[in-house]
Amino acid sequence: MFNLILFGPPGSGKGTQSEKLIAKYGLKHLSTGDLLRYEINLQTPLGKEAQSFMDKGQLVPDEVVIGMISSALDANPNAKGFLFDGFPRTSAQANALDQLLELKKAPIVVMLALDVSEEELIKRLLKRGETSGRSDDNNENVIRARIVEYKNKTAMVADYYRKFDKVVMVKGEGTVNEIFDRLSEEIDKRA
Ligand code: B4P
Repeated sequence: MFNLILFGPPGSGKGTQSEKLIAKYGLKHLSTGDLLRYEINLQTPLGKEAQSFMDKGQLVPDEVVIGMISSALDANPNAKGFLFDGFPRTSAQANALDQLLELKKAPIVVMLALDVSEEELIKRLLKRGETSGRSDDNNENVIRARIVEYKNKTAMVADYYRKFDKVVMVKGEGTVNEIFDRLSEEIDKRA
């Protein structure tokens, strides 16, 4: 089983690259952002709770996202591997993921971390906000709040995996295809 984490700040291209990577490598895509937006669209109790955090640019509580990932792992017992997109985003989520994967005897092979400047992140997210209908993308203050959350709670997750020598920084600026080639090269070295 090949499990990888695609890591990076909001707007760094995790969702964009994940789509291409799962098609190439046949991995199961687990995006906590997508899972949360699915719940919001259905207006489930979980979705309503999540929306109140996402609209402010804040992270959704750990127990909510950990529960969702745990169910998604159980629902895909025959997956060839998982691409975790936007998860883990806190140290508690990283610990929980390690425990869940230990049960499957299939640890994370690599964390690919997309490196993108703050100006570029804001530019991309505002542009997406013009068409996506995502309430967390069309307000610059909310976008900045997401970046602050990333710096305060998420950036340190890379340090956790660095201890195990599993982090590879990848330049996340350039065309989508150029970035995809850089990511693929790192995966091919390990697959
Ligand atoms: P996510 O859905 O994970 O989204 P994201 O971080 O905003 O974006 P991503 O990096 O995937 O960017 P994308 O490829 O789409 O999170 C949304 C919210 O959900 C969070 O703020 C949080 O509240 C909540 N949440 C999710 N997971 C959580 C967790 N584990 N714990 C707690 N809360 C959680 O790219 C962005 C834009 O850039 C797109 O428009 C794209 O077209 C463009 N783009 C991509 N690559 C480009 C390139 N090379 N050049 C130019 N533009 C590019």
